[in-house]
Amino acid sequence: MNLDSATIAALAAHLETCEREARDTPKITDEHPGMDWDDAYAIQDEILRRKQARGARLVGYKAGLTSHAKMRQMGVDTPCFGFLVDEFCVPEGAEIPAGALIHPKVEPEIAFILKHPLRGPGCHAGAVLAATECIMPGIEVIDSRYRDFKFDLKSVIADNTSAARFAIGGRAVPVDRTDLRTLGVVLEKNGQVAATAAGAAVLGNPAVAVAMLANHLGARGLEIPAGSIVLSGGVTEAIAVEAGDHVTLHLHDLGSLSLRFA
Ligand code: 0L1
Ligand code: MG
Repeated sequence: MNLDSATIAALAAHLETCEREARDTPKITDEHPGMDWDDAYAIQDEILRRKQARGARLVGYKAGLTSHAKMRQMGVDTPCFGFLVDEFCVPEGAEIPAGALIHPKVEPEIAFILKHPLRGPGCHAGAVLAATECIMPGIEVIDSRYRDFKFDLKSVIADNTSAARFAIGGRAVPVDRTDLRTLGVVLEKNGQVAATAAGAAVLGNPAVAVAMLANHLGARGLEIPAGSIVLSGGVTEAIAVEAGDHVTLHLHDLGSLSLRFA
C-alpha cells in the first residue's frame, strides 16, 4: 500500500460525502497518482465502515465492468467489485428522485441470491450455481462521483464502483431452470428499446463473474455470505437517465422490472 491510514480515511470521507450530497469531484488519482489497488479497496472498505457505523446493513456485493459492452464504454479491460448496503436498495417499480443523484445511468443485471456462502480461492461457476438459491432481474443505478463519469479503474474502485441504487424484481427462478448464457435481455427507456444482449455477454456466463467476486474476496480473507444479493455486472452498456424517464428490464423467463426517475 502506498497511502497512509489518515489519507485513506480522508479520501473515503470525501467520496462518501460527494455521494450523500450528490456532488461531483475530480478523480482522486489526480492528487494521489501513487495510489495502488490495495489502497483503492481500502478506501472502499472505509466507505462501507462509515455506512455501517451509521446503521447501514451489508446486503450483498456487485461485480462491475464484466461485459465487453461496459468495458468498451468505460475504456477498461478488467472487472471490479463493490458492496451493496440496504440504503441502496429500492423496491421494484420505485420512483427515484433524480436530484439525489449526480448523473445516473441504469444497467440491466442478472442478480444471484445465494443460499450458501461462497469463498475463494478456487471458486468456479459450478460452485456458484450450487450455492445459488435463485436468479432474478436486477436494475443497477450507477452514479460515479467523478466529474463527467471520467475516471481510471483505481479511482472507481475507491468510489465503490459507482454504486448508488439497485432494485431486484420480476420472477425468482432456480438457477437450474434456465440457461444463463442464452437468457435474453431487453432494456427499454421511455417505452423504446435502449439496449439488448444475452447473459453470455457477461464473461461468457454471469456465474463466472460471481466466482471472480468470491475469489477476490477470498484473497482478502472474506466470503460472500449466504443470503447475499450479488449483481453480476451490467449485461449491456449503461444508459443515462434523468427526471421524467422510466426504464423497464425484460429478462426472458424471469419477467420484468421497472423504475421511474422523478
Ligand atoms: O456496475 C458497474 O458496471 C459499474 C462499474 C464502475 C464503472 C462505471 O461507473 O461504469
Ligand atoms: Mg453494475
